[in-house]
Amino acid sequence: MKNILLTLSLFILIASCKTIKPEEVTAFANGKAVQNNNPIIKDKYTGDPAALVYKDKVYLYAGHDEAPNDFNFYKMNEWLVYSTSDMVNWQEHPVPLKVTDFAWAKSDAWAAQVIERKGKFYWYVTVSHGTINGKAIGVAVSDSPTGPFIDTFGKALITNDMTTQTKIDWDDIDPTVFIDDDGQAYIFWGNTVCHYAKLKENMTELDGPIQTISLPNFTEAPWIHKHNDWYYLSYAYQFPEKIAYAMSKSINGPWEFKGILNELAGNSNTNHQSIIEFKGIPYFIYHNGSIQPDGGSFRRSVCVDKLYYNPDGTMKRVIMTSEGIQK
Ligand code: FUB
Repeated sequence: MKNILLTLSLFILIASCKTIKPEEVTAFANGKAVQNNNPIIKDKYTGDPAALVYKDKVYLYAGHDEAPNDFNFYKMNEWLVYSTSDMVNWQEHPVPLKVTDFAWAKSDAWAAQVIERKGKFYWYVTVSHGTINGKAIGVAVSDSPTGPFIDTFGKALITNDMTTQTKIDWDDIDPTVFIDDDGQAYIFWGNTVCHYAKLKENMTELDGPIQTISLPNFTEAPWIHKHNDWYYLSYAYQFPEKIAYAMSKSINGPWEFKGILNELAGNSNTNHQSIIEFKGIPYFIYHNGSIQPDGGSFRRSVCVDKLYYNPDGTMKRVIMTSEGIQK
């Protein structure tokens, strides 16, 4: 009896010491065994996803969370790029862009987005400016979605002194760029205040005044997309962040608030969404802090789940899952 108890205690001790890595876990969904495909990148911490659909692939651009587990703020020096043809298998490409590629910037590879125009790829990034106080937005250009990307403009597109609505110096972050059906490009960005402006045909200069949009509890992370004849402005709402959205029939508004799209992301105070449609299926891409034991607000992980529209164009609340997208 003594021996049985000893063996049992030893077994419990060994079992409780095993670290379960996400890729080893099989989930059950609707009674079926499935692989846990979320987060989609498990060997590095990634945040602020921005996806681009180009030809027959999706390119995922993300910031690299490099903070050690005893460091409670962002440590981000570079951006990463992955690609997929099926939303399940993701291929990593060599690091395409770093803060040091912007000679005028000093740190902080924060949220960014790549868009394509006439065969060129424009990567709009958030960084800390080296000589003008605060965050700034720059743009790097490439002939390929995987780089190399070059800061051909050689200076910031937007700096903190160009916006005066807030006293904070991190209100010029999180660019999202959208080209309307008539060819006019727009950039939206902001923290606590949502700004937007037209971009010139060259995509590297503003074309006209900076305007603001009033949105309930706007925190940051605006993302513009279009579905049928509706424009959608989704954004991080409150803090810790949920994702909310507004809809409009025009890129210039008025924007009608439609409520919460995604609830708090597990173990992360930010949520940062990207919305795309690929091969006819809408996807919601976001980050959480789910990789154990060290994942969290500064060691985040990109996840993908399906997005569904209602017949009136509104979006259904996202259901975040462990299984993510299955083949
Ligand atoms: O990754 C740094 C910052 O955290 C981003 O710029 C915000 O959107 C938030 O996700």
